[in-house]
Amino acid sequence: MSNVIELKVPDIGDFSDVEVIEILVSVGDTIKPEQSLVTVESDKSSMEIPASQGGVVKAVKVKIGDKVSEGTPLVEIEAAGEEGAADKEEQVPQAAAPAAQAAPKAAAAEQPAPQPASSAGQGAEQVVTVPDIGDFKDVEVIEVLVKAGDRVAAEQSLVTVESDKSSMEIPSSAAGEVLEVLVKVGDKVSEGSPLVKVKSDAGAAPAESAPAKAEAPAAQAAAAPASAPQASAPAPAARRQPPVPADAEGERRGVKPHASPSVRKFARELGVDLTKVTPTGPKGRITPDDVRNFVKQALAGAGASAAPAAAGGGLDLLPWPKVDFAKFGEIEAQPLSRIKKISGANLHRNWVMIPHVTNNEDADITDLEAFRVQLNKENEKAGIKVTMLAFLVKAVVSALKKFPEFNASLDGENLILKKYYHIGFAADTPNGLVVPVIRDADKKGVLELAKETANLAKKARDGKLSPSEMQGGCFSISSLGGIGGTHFTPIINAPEVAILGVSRSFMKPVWDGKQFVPRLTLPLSLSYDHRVIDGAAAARFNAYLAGVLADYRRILL
Ligand code: CAO
Repeated sequence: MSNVIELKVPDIGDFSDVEVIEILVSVGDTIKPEQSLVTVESDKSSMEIPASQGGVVKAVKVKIGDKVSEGTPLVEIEAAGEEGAADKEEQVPQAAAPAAQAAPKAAAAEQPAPQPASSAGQGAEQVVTVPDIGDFKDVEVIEVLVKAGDRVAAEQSLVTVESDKSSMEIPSSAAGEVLEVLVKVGDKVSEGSPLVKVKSDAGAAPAESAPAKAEAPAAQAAAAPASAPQASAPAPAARRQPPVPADAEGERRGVKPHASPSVRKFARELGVDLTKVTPTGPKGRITPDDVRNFVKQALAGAGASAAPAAAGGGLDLLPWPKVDFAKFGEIEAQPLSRIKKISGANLHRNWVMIPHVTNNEDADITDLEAFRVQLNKENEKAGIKVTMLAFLVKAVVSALKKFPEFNASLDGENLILKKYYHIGFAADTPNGLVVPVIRDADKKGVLELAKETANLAKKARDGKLSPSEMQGGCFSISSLGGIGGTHFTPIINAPEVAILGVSRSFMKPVWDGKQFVPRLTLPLSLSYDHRVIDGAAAARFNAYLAGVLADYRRILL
């Protein structure tokens, strides 16, 4: 009996013919109900369309650049479990797509007229509010696109709002001069929330002619459950070539930048590859100023790059070899996971931009390991398991206090020294590498750190870490000790300036003056940013760390 189901674009209001800009699943993926399948984008908004049901993806029916509407088949899945939707030929997501209930009431007649702040009529002041665009509530303002004194046209975007699944721009219902902006970035808004006070143009039609864009699916998607991991992280790349966005090259390479539709349009107009722009907005979002600064820098650098490559300006590398592997034997093309694409791009930048040096050290953890084993026996009933990682976090905090330049970030010509101790640790998950962060590790004991690392590692493996749980780190630990290896070169997690790699402990014969004695030894590999940290400081840091691990009482000194 066939169990194959077609998942289609659900009823999400009047929007139709919107472009698929990302495909978030591929054949062979096991997807969960409500996992996002594709991202669609209109000129004003973008949204992710969730699966109504879980299963294994058998076919992807759309490609980047396709236009889709309600009912367009997106993927074919073999449903998980026999019960459920087995034998149904198709299923339009509904239950799992609250978007459907939040269809926008976009007809002009249904839009609330702006509330007059004073008398109506020519040149009247009026307050433009968030129109009725479905069930979406309490969504965050991530950009304010106008300021007092600006002239706005009817339907010009005033603010961009963002939920965990989508972003949209809210247009002005009135034309005129902005007298006052009534929201700021970070505010939460809902239908009816005042946005700006406008002195309307003489004779300008009042706002009912300018409803929120009917094609604004984002508003409905705002109600969708936050099932996708790291929804605010940069989304994955296009797997095929989209029509002609300026950032197509970057998207093909693997990372879709985090930017609102208007910023994307702006970048396209200027021919800017958004993947190359450094974001400064909230949640790593690219702002219009980021695009402008990128263009300025590019123009300033144009002269320099005209100089011969031998002068050392650019990397001047050969193009990546293009090989038809199938010529040499059977192959299978496997798309990179979402996390792999994001972490890969970050790792690449960090490797290329940071002059890394790795200092290797061995720590004698014979006594600490005995203590750890004893501690685990004592705490067996409480269900707390202490691994070496918890001790390492605490020891690293002690080293960071002693060597503050390791608890720092480069900011232009300044070194920002941090007075807090948030420690990240690399977690290996089925989808790739993530780095959850333990906040205020200096204020926590080893048992608490053990509990927290175990919880965060589980969340990481389940794809449930929130973006805030991966932010704010000062220093990272990459522990491969549970797996194996002797030493390795961890890549620094920018903008941090150092990272500790830990390999598997082993018995080392150590000469005690009379004989060789077996000592349990933990290999420590400290990679550091040589722009900030000198080799001698790194050797001191690592030696200090080894000393603390050899005799944990040193932490008290
Ligand atoms: N030497 C020997 N054994 C070690 C060890 C070490 N350095 N570190 C951990 N172990 C042991 C643990 O004690 C545990 O043993 P038991 O199962 O017998 O109790 C076992 O290895 C598994 O530990 P763990 O991995 O479950 O727990 P952890 O706290 O050591 O690590 C985490 C947690 C999340 C860091 C780890 O699971 C992980 O994902 N590591 C991979 C990190 C990674 O991918 N780094 C590379 C990033 S690219 O630079």
